[in-house]
Amino acid sequence: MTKLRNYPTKDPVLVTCGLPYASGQMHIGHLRTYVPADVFVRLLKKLQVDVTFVSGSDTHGTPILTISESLGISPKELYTKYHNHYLETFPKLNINFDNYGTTDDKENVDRTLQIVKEWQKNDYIYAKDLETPYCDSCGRSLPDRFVRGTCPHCSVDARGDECDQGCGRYLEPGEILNPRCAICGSPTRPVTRTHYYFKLSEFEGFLKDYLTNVDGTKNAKNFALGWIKEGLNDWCITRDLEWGIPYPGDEDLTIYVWVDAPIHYISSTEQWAKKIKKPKEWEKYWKPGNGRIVNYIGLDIVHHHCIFFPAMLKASGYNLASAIVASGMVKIEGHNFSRGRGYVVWVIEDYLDRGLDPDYLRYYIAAYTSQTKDLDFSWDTFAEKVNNELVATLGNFLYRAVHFTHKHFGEVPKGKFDSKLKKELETAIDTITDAVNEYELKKVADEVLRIAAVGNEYFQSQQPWKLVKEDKKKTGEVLYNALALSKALAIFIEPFLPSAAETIWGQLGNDPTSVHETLLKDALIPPAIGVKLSKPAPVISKIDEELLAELKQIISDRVTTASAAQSGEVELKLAPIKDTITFDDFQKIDLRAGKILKCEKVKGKDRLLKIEVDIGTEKRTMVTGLGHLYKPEELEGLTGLFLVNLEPKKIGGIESHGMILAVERADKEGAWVPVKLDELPPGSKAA
Ligand code: B3M
Ligand code: ZN
Repeated sequence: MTKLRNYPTKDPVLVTCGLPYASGQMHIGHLRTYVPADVFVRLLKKLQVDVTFVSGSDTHGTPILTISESLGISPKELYTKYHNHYLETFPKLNINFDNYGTTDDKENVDRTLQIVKEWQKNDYIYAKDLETPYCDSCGRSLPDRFVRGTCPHCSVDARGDECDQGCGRYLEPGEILNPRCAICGSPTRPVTRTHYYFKLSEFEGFLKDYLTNVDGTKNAKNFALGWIKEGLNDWCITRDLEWGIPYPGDEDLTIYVWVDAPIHYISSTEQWAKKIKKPKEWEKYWKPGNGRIVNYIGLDIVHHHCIFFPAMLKASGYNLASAIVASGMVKIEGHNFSRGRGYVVWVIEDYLDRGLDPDYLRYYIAAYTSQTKDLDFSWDTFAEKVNNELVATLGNFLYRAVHFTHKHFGEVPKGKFDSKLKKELETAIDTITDAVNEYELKKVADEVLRIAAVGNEYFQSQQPWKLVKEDKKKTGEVLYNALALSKALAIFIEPFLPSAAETIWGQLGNDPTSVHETLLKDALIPPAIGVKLSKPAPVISKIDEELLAELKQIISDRVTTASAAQSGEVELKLAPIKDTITFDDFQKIDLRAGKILKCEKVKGKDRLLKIEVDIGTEKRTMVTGLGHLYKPEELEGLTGLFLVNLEPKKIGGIESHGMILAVERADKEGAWVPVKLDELPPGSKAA
């Protein structure tokens, strides 16, 4: 029975990759998506599919602005620097996009405006007043990453746009609880302004059908189907921010970065079409028809690609992705990836600048584990995989086969293709094609290594080094088959190891770069008899012990430095001192010692505690936001410092009159400690 497969296909396929924010150096975490996507594209080409591969730099929104501000440069300066860095670095890893633009390019601005206007026309947008946090001390509105607070879903400290340390949910503007300014740490006050909403809730039924049928990895669609079950809210698509694409009709607002970022998949395809001088060619993917789109993304951006983006496309009449492939995240030496804690491997500094071959990293990333699982990167495993899998199995066979033939024949000797070996290659092509259909590259790599092992066994069992002394003709026949396997392996490894494939392809007497144009099925055609072989050399070399030790040391030093910084031994990142106030201003403040008589949780609010405080002159009720840090019994009996002439305010439904003073530890963000006064009688006055 023939299998129902999506690939190979006569339909053209567009592969897209999530756009990196152009705000920092490329690290191994980025490659978790780009390497598999590039390998997948090369495999599709080997299945004779017409494929186009696009991505670009994400240049808008608060992820860019918070960093450019902290560096004191313009957002454009920031993104230009890192966009160029990405443009230069991808090819060094043999990741070859057909187009790599930026979200700030004219094509993307135009396409975004066209799409938003289409939604306005189709009545998918409405205006609504929204309360968002404002920081008086910074003098501005605080969208997305400019604000931190408590996640309304899981109560963990979160970023304004995403619960980055807890449940991972996408957060709408105004949703975060207890907001504080992410830049200066000040509390915020709400301001009201008209914003624009996309009617996402109208797409629930459509999204459910779409996701049930979409191809790709299960992780992506299952998460998204779960969110739909909980019900979808409408989506605020504007921000009170000066950086971004102005919103048509209310130009003081900008369009939310997650609108124009995925639209770049379309405009990047348009840029490619212009480049190949067929300006309408992009339509074969994005206008309804038989073109297919495969989105490669990281697990952290499933919401945006499985909920927002399909609804966005549907609302403006564009073609939808036929597959969404979500990769697991990257761990470094067993720890969650974290720049701040030193668990990071930089692509240039730690890898390419040390002379390491990009092929090895590609192989590790694509072949280490299932696409959907977390990928644990460790230098020991890296060396093990290179030395044991690539060198000992694959490299060993290729070198023996070509070297021995070159030495005794100098060309492809006469022979007949062994039917058992041919069968092995047919099985391999079948298995590889299945794995491509499952988006599981590890299965492809395992099959390639199996063929290398078959080669080693064949060579070992035929013992050509003995045979050559007795029967040269028979030796030639054995080597003919060994070269047939070598040719097949060169084709099979090309998607993972494009440089090594070129080398072995050249040694077999071909134009090295033509290996990129070979098809999987070419692996069944043995090399032509009489073709001269080039001088062989090992195609893969071992990682030596000394280098390995150095690489491990780099990470361990980085982790030590980072943890020293966090524990205060090295310079701490302290909030800047605020503007000077007058003595008169100071005198307005009434600070008193107060004793907490009673403390209890505020129902339904994890962060809030209600306290009964003796301030000497009277007993006061106050509400503090320390509930996630202290149990009620830990605060009961404590004498601390209180601001007693602060205007009363309702917090968590309770009128709070006064405020306990606490200090945020400079070494641990979000850890607050009350200012304690131990022995003082309540009412004692600070001055
Ligand atoms: N720029 C990067 C991220 O959140 C973000 C992806 C955009 S894809 C359209 O991982
Ligand atoms: Zn959460």
